[in-house]
Amino acid sequence: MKARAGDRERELINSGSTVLNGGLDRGKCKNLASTIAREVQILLDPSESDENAAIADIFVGSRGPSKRSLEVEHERAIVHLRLDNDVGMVDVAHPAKLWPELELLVQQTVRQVRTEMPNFCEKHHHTRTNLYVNQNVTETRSWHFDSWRPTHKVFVYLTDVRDSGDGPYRYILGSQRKHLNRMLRMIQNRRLGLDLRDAPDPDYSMESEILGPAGTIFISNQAGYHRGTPQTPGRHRLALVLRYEVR
Ligand SMILES: O=C(O)CCC(=O)C(=O)O
Repeated sequence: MKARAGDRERELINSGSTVLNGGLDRGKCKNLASTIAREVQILLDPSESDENAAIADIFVGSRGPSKRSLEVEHERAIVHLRLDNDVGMVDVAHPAKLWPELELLVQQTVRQVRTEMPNFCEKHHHTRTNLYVNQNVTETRSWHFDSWRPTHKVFVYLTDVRDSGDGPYRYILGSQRKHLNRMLRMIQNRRLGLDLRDAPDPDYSMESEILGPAGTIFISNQAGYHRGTPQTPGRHRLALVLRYEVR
């Protein structure tokens, strides 16, 4: 039986993540993803660095972009090749500056979220968009939550994510409500010198993996523990990520 809109809202509150009933056009997402995957390789090619610097701000490794440039409206896209936690992942901020066709997908996604999650949208709004390009990302950041600030992310897979090898998003269902657990974990992490937001040993019995065809839209409360799955070499996954914050 097809879930109703209210079911999605309830699931988000209870479990911390939910897959929307409606998605985007699979063929359009896949076509755009192939173009982007190819062009990202060119953008990161050191032999093309002068030409590339003219069209985007490019960062490699730990010297990443400033927080402010990610948050406010920016004239150019910011392309960051990660070499720390998610080795080889490319995080593009303001991606529609490079690929304007993404703007339509963002608008369709915002509309779908509004249709299926009206109560959520009364309290939260879309603030910025990133594009994650994972190609051969065989090491990813382990379980973590994002911040104490109430934040949700809406993900749209632009490629088919068929099995664990494609690098699906994972979530510990219900962990967004375990405030005490998170606090204790942080105290322990401080003693052990770990990142305060990490959770090396979450409750695996509540683990869920989000698979789906290109165009799948899901929403995640980032106060809960989550991670991307390390990919099987040769696989790629592209995802649009819309951040939603409290109005
Ligand atoms: O790429 C993924 O599947 C995980 C993303 C993630 O951990 C995040 O956006 O905080």
